[in-house]
Amino acid sequence: MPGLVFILNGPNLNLLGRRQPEIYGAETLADVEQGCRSLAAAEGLEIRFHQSNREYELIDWVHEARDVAQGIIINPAAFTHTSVALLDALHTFEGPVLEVHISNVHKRESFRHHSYVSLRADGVIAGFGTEGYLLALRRMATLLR
Ligand code: CA2
Repeated sequence: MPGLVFILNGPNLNLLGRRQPEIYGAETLADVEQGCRSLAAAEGLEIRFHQSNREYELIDWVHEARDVAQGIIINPAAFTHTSVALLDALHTFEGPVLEVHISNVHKRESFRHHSYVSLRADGVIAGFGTEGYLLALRRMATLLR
């Protein structure tokens, strides 16, 4: 399927807009998905939008993306800083991978400064709030053109 992008979200992002709005903003993950769907339609892309609190589920979606998707946008949340397994899965994907963080992880605790996923990502966005997803999707449209 041409122009299919997986947008993957890691643990606790289901709480977006419901806790810590000073860090993560007021939009819910459903709002983010809706914004991504509108932009994807305008860019001629199709998206599959997923969130899980389970590491293996994110890995399974990366494996699924290998067969059907051209690009992956991922906010791995806390797995960013811990998961060699997710990095290994992303290394098996051949298309562009863009990493998104809502907050500016470099302005936060030092354990958030290192990202395993960045060793694979073709681009990283951090600190642009939920708008970062739209910026990543725009970049993905350029990369897949
Ligand atoms: O800034 C980001 O997008 C993060 O990936 C978010 C992760 C954090 O572990 C990363 O260091 C940076 C945390 C996601 C938790 O999301 C929540 C959203 C609302 C309320 C509570 C948690």
